[in-house]
Amino acid sequence: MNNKTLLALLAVLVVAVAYLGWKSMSIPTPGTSADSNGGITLSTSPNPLRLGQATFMIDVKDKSGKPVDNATVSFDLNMTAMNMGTQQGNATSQGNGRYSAIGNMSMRGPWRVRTTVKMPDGSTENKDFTVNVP
Ligand SMILES: [Cu+2]
Repeated sequence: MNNKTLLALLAVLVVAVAYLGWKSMSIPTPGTSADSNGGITLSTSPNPLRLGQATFMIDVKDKSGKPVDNATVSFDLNMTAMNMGTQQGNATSQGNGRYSAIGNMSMRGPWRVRTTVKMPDGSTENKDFTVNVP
């Protein structure tokens, strides 16, 4: 094997490693948020959503990644592109930093879930999610 072949092999290897690294980057699944340490994340049941009743699970963590149980979590739900009438209320604490809320997905398409979290220290955090009913 001469130097040129070795160089070509090395180049192929570098490209392959770069490609694999890019492929393995986490891509958020529909209905979830990519945050892992701290903040507000959302998941849905069913996932993917379908027409009818849906449960939204809102997970609240502090900056160090610890679940926050004594927060007040409210949500409102509407479609992103049209006003279907806002569904809103407080989410119910399930323990371990999880709060759940029920919504009625009355139409296919993109919906916005707006969460407002009053932390035990008095601060408020907002986060919007877009979920899709396929
Ligand atoms: Cu609609």
